[in-house]
Amino acid sequence: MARLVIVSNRVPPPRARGAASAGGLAVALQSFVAPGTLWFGWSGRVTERTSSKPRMAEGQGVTYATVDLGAEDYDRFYVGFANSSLWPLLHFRLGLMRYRREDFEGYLAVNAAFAEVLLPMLREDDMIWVHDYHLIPLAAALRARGFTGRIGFFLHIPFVPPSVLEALPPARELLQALCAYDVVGFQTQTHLADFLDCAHRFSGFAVDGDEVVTDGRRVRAIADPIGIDAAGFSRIAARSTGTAYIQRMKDSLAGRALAISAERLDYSKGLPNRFEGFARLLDRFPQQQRRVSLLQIAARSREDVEEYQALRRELDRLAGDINGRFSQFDWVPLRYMTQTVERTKLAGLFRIARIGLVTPLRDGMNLVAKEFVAAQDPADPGVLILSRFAGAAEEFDQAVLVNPYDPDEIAEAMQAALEMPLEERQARHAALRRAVFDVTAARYCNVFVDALAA
Ligand code: GDG
Repeated sequence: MARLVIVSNRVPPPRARGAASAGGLAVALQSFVAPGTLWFGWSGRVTERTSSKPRMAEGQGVTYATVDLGAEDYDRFYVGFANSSLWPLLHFRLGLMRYRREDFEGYLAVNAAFAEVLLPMLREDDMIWVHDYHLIPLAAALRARGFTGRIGFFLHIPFVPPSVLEALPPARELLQALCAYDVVGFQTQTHLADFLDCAHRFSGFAVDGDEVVTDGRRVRAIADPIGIDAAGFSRIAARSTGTAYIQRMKDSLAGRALAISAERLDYSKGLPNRFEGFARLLDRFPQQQRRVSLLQIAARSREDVEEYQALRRELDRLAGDINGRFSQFDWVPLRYMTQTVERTKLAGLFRIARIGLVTPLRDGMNLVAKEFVAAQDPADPGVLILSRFAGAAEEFDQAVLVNPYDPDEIAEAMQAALEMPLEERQARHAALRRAVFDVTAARYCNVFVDALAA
């Protein structure tokens, strides 16, 4: 069997396996990596210059190799091109996209530096699985240095149609870089179709069905939706409800319904629209005042990127407005926190919630939606309110689907969820639960690795 090499921008430190982590990728892969795997990427540390040698660590048979980023590389590659150009672009937010040519050069340079460090660790028959938008040029960089084995790429975030991608000055280079892989994976059929359209338009290569035909090679494009360890999450959620932490939460609710949202504090997640929607609920359906509280966990993220600082200020203001306007001396409608919560506690909070409010403006998949479903008690399940623009919506037609741009629709969905009869909640949840137990993290990994091995 060929060895699997995973490459991702961030590599979870071995000791933190299973601990709090507010990122979807690490959560999905950690349960899958088998002994013998090599996992390579950025350490998360910023130093004077990017390391030319990896730092090695071992944990449960997995070898972790990481490099630090130099301050200038961090600025251009990570803060710049990856998170100020690609992230907004691929979430359809052209108005937030910043592009500087030196950032793109930094992005290519870091990918080349990663290839330099990785190459000496590789064996000829390794299978390399590269993750996410930070590392699109890595295959081309490895090929240029002589690696001839299989390399696959999975994009965790959405892909966009040609009319959006064309706004990115190096659109053509990016598409060609994707064509240096053997397999390119996307979360949904929609992202896959958009990629094929873009390949047709920008790469200069022919597209044949789900394959791009480059000089002498074929790039296979697949849709492979990511999932969670549904059974495991369901178990920790059920166990967590017996803890003192969850009891304290219940005591503080005093019989009121809990609506919950949890994610990284990110403008793709639609938090201002959601706050606005919650305010509309309290305004238009005043009978719900005192009967429901929204717990918003918004784990701070990418704090060096300006747009994230602006979003945080906006949310602070909106949260203050809502609570100032609707609070009563013994009831606060919105509980807003920017710290992370431990995973087991989060699972317990999901389980006791009456509503899971997941309303991103765009999302590759959205694992919180899947976790919320897995956490529910099938006998008395909460209701998932889900954005139509999350990848998860393609699998979840039994959620209450909303257009997150319309606060009235969010308010009406919350009202419907709060009044929904038990039988309807059970029926919807049963269908969602089947979907979550069907498309798991293990299945996601197996489908990708099988395609890569083929
Ligand atoms: C990207 C794509 C795609 C969140 N807050 C806390 C916490 N979390 C955990 C959640 C979940 C994970 O982080 C977030 O995953 P998502 O999928 O929802 O979102 P992104 O981080 O944007 O992930 C996304 C994903 O990659 C995988 O492909 O689904 O579309 O954007 O597991 O539970 N965990 C803890 N405390 C928190 O406060 N412990």
